[in-house]
Amino acid sequence: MNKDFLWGGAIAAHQAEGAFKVGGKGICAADIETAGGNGTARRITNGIIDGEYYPNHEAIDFYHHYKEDIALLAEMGFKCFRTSIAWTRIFPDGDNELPNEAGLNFYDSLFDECLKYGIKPIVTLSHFEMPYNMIKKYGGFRNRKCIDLFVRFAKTVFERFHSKVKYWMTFNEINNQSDYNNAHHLLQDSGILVNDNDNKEELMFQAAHYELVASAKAVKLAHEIDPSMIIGCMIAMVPVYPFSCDPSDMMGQISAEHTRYWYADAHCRGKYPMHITRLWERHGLHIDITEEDKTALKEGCVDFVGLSYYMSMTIKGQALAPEYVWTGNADDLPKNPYLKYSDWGWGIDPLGLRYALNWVYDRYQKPLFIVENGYGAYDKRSKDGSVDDQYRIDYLKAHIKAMCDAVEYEGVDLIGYTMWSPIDIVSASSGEMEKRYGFIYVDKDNNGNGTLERSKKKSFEWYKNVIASNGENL
Ligand code: BGP
Repeated sequence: MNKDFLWGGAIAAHQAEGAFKVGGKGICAADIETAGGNGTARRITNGIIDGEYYPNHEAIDFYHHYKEDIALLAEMGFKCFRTSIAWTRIFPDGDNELPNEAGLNFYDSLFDECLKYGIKPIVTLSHFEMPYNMIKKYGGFRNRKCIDLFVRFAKTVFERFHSKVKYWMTFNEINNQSDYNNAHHLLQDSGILVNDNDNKEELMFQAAHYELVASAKAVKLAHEIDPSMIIGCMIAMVPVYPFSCDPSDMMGQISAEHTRYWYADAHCRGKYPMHITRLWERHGLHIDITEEDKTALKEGCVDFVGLSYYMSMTIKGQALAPEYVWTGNADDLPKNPYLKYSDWGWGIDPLGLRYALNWVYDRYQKPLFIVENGYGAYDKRSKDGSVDDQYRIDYLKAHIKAMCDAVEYEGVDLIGYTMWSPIDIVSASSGEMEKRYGFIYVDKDNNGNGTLERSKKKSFEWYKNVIASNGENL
């Protein structure tokens, strides 16, 4: 790989930091989600209810352990570290007049700690962490007002951290909400609590539009504040395969891609594709889009495309007649007979990463950044404390090989690779601790018991060698 290639790992504030009320932090979307389980959805509660268990409240207490944790990442030779800035540490209610200095100080210290080891911080602005006050008071991104509140948050942190952080992303996995029947995705992506009489399809498109405008305005602003800042979008990249060469499966593939990737089209091209505006007309959806919004979208195209990659999906076309609305729910889809699946049913498909990189690069011709890729598994710790996670090494090895092939053979312009997540953290989808991704084990279980002690798994040394050899020794 290129000598400046950014090897590293990624986490999100709400899944790691804990300290959910420390330093003036306000409550965020993730703070009102209970722990679910493998196959059991997380519940969204009406505020924080006594007696419920909320795994993000303590998470792995990265807030108090970050020095120890960054030292371990440095030991692996990390070139970069992706995290999010918890919106509610900076604006506890989202609409406060002034930012919270204690929150800004925390990120100053965290970024300084990274930079001390030559680790570049990579920051996501909104990673499922909208202030709860904005959710209650304004209805989240169903409300145009949230554009300005987001832009103010972005401006505050751009101005404060531009000399420490060069790479930023606006909204994490903005396209997850294509599955708008899933309340969890609407809450995480858009801070929306669904009411019975909501037209969820319209609501999702409206919220996504406001987010896309907010993102575009943030991109423009960042370039004005400091032209050396590089701002990307972040999409959940799940390549779509036709189940067969039946033309209806092929058409199904395109329909599913349309459902999932129009968000990235808007981020990268500054306008909506025709199939989306046609769909709005056909479904009688009324989306509030002003001329000023259109200009903002055009003026705020992203500099790069950040993407997560965990799996591919397979489509059977028959269900995708023009009238049918696929909501992006992966559970509706057939399994791919060529793939093995993880314990959580995620299809393991390393070559799909090479396919995905080519697909996105061909489409946008912008630099790409793999900002998430990893293997959630049940790890077993031996009596001596060691964890033999060869399956994780196998998964990452095959994916990194596929990534290197896309760069070498197809010339994909790739900035870096931040695996998810170098240290065990709370799962975003299930709220479990025991869906583990890390090279570093954290002693904590699904019920919140454990010492929080950190220890190295077998994969720790392996990744260290990968980085030291710049991807040569896999
Ligand atoms: C992505 C999210 C992350 C992360 C990851 C793994 O969707 O951006 O926040 O959690 O997936 O998913 P999970 O934690 O549900 O296993």
